[in-house]
Amino acid sequence: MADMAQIARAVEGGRRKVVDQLVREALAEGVKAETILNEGLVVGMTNLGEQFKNGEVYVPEVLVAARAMKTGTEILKPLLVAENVQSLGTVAIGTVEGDLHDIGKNLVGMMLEGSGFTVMDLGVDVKPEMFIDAVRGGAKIIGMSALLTTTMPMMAKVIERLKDEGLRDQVKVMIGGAPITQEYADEIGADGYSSDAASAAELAKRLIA
Ligand code: B1M
Repeated sequence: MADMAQIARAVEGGRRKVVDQLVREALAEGVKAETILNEGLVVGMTNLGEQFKNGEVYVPEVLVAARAMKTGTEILKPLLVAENVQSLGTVAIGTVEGDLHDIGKNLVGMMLEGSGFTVMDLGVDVKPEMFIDAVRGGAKIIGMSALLTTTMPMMAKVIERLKDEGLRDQVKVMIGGAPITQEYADEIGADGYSSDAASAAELAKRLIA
């Protein structure tokens, strides 16, 4: 029987093939994609994050685990992303300049697509100009992700650039990532903050309404 803890341990151990097999087995047994994501894959990565913080594992182990996580999310993606005929609008998402963490940002992108948005994924280490160009290209929402306390200030910089370019009132700005809080969003003048991918999609719908 599908065991979410086993999937979490396989992510922690960076065992890609095992993750692939367990995720497929769980789906075949009828476990929902959201359950596999939240109770299996994300738990594994969170556990590893604790070990990383405590100096019990190092960057190479985290990279291998991130690849194992990606293997799992790639299988789940088509199930999390429902077909939508008409787009709710374009959201340009990216991890801010100096920051290479993309797992959370990719999950947010999947949930946004699943909610009917067109997602323009700018990638990682995204310079402010790229967000500005996306707004000029028609993005209705900018979604910025940051995982490092040292890169959080880039979010404020992007908002300042939007003001300087006279674009601030043409776009909604939402932010997220492990160190981000509602207080920080208020402080820098973002339109919204969300703590996880599912509520990010809800937030985007509210912002566009
Ligand atoms: Co890094 N790393 N890392 N890392 N890494 C953290 C963030 C850290 C907290 C680990 C720790 O010390 N405990 C720490 C930051 C400390 C700090 O700033 N205070 C850290 C560090 C220090 C570093 C390096 C500096 C390490 C080094 O080189 N010495 C380095 C920096 C590189 C850089 O970016 N310039 C580094 C590198 C890496 C790897 C490359 C090895 C790898 C990233 C691989 C990849 O992303 N492709 C990595 C990883 C995997 C982590 C941890 C372990 C896991 C992050 C993750 O993917 N979580 C992380 C520890 C942790 O967070 N517990 C850590 C799972 C993911 C689903 O959650 O990204 O939070 P998360 O996304 C969530 C929500 O936050 C939210 O929704 C998502 C889904 O629910 N969300 C949004 C995210 N973005 C959103 C945007 C939204 C809305 C919601 O709107 C737009």
